[in-house]
Amino acid sequence: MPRAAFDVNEALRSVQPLLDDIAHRGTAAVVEIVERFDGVHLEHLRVPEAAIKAAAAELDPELRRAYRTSIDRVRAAHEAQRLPDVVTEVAPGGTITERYLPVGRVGLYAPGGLAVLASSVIMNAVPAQIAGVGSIALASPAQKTNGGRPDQGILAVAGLLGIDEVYAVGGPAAIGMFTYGTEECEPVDMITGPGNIYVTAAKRAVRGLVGIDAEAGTTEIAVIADAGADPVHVAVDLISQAEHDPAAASVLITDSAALADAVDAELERRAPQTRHAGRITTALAGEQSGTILVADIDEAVAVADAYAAEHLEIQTANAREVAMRIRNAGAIFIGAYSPVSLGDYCAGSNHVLPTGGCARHSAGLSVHTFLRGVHLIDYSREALEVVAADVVAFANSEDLPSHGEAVSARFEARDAREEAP
Ligand code: HSO
Ligand code: ZN
Repeated sequence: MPRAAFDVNEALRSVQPLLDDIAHRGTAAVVEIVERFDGVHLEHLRVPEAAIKAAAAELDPELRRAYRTSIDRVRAAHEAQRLPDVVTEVAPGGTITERYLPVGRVGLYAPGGLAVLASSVIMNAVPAQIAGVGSIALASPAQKTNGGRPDQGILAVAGLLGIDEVYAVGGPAAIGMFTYGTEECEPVDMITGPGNIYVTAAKRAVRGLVGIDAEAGTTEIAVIADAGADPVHVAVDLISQAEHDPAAASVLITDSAALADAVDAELERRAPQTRHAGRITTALAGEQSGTILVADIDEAVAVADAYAAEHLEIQTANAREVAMRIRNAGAIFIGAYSPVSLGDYCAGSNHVLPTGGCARHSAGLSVHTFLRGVHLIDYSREALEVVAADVVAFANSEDLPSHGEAVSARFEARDAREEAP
């Protein structure tokens, strides 16, 4: 299955000068870039706290309940990702402590434009908060339609989550502001959050100066279904992720030609009637989407593992058992009543997941993204003495005798030490 083309390095050529400008001129550069690209002139990039609180207070009750459900379940599921410090006694008197420390300050990016996704703020901010990140700033594009402030939904979620540092800055300018800092915004240690190809290019350019989460590519869904699956369930889920992008991938893997035909018929009937029929039909017709007929479910598992989808649904008999055999997927949705769109919002799972086959080596966003494991080494005199000869032998073999000396000198008799030149 081919994947949609995504040339980040090409985008980088237009992005690098913007980043350089921000590094040199700070706020003035950011203000100019926002004016040039978003058509809004801002006196202050930072959104007043009162506006964030007001957005949360003015929320429509139905939407407030939905946001709350999402936040509560994402919090509950991500609490399980906390990592306790682990002390291992490797020898009597010698311990190694694995200590997990949160990143100090994080910048979250929430895109505007085609997809203003308040849910992504929840998926990025909640794990950071649970990890214990002390300082969280949020940036999202200035919207002409909202008086130059970011989208109201994004502000409302920030308010519900207790994030009070929000900037009306979008695109590469936000990445530059977070990386280099400006008069208004302290630089951050790490930037996470999705964005378009220019945001991705900017993140690639500053990686190393700051920590960066995985690169977000185009959304993908793969469904393993057998003859017993409901073709409507399969079709509506394939359509749901195609709604993101004309380059989105919707892949059906099945051992039943009858099911494949029934799903195709449903797709043909439903796709043209959807609100975003244009991009949905384009995505479904694209070479990155399609149906793979396999001999049996074993082969379906092998195909799914080779493809390594961002989202994988299992709509088969014994779905949980099949799911347990999968090695490569960003997230796995089990059975007829666990659709991907549940996971996008309210399942409790995270929706920031590896795309483009990266599920072969990477995991989705989690509390771990914001933690660094640090080793604390603590040996007593006795414990060091026991291992001294091994360190000396090793050091000599690498022709680094001073390394050995750093250990052996500690055990030379004091008078011998005084006689030394
Ligand atoms: N399916 C997207 C996340 C999302 N969907 C947000 C709707 N809103 C990528 O996993
Ligand atoms: Zn989605």
